[in-house]
Amino acid sequence: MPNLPELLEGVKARQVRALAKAISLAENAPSSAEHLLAGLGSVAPRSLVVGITGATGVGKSTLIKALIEQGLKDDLRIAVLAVDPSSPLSGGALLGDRIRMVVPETEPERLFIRSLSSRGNDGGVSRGIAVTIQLVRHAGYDVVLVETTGAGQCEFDVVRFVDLVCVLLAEGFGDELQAMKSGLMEIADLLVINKCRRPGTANLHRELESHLAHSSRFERFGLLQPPVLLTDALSGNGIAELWLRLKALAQDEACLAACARKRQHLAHYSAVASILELLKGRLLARLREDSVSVNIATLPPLELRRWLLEVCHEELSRKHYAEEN
Ligand SMILES: Nc1nc2c(ncn2[C@@H]2O[C@H](COP(=O)(O)OP(=O)(O)OP(=O)(O)O)[C@@H](O)[C@H]2O)c(=O)[nH]1
Ligand SMILES: [Mg+2]
Repeated sequence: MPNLPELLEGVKARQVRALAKAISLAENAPSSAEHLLAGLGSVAPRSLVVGITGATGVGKSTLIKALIEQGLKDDLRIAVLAVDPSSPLSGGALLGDRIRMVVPETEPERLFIRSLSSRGNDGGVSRGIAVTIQLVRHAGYDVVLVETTGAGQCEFDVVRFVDLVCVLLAEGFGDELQAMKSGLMEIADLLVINKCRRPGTANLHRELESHLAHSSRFERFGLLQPPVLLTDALSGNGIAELWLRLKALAQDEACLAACARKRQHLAHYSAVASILELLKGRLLARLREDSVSVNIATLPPLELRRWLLEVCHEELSRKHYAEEN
């Protein structure tokens, strides 16, 4: 077991090896993660954490590479965290490797790249990501770019720990309409149509603006409509403007207040989702146990409700009992 205070001193002194070691601890041992977080204290140095999300192949890593070049030019220290939900076996190494491949050698004190797996078997994964982001903030990186793929729970989890979210789209990649319906648009502080030289981009842009104009969700949840930008990450077209917009949004009080409200909503939904998940697991287990004595399919609604309440009550008492003992 490493000496945690010493490790944290190393992180705050911007030692890359200490940072890497602390992240491994946060990922693999949830109890250490809690200690690390407590040891860091609540006041983090100011750094901008941006989540970059979107369908596979839409150009997230290429865009990140372009942003890195932009940031290095401004003499900033940059960290990239690649959260890979799809590779529990590789421990999320794939995304990070792909980013590393596109970025020329730079000293890790100026450019730190790390992969994180969003899956584990201890249930403490999103906690691990949260702690990792805090660690990188404390290690003094000015900008932290977090890459995540797809539109699943992982995005919504990661979004809770970043300052701004940039959702990437491209004509012909992923189901854009689906993304509009699934709420991915509403977690965006900035929408970027990448690969903007593809035919059909203008159509996608129009559809997107129309969806945004007609969506009532922004107003309902007190969120701001995200601006839409066009980029071609490969040639660097539109990147300087994106960079400026990110920096401007990070200073914009109205945007930051809306982001805080968004994080609150997401924390609420996440809590609801985990309660439902817990109940679902217990109900399914009970259904298996009871299937011989109770024929659920033939129970009248009132009886079914009684059965449900009984199960919930028993399960909660059982949990209570386990906690007390
Ligand atoms: N023409 C063009 N190609 C691009 C652009 N952005 C990315 N690409 C290419 O698209 C492919 C996928 O790009 P990536 O950056 O790896 O995409 P990604 O979203 O990170 O993909 P995953 O990490 O697998 O989800 C690569 O071959 C890139 O060179 C762009 O703006 N224009
Ligand atoms: Mg990628």
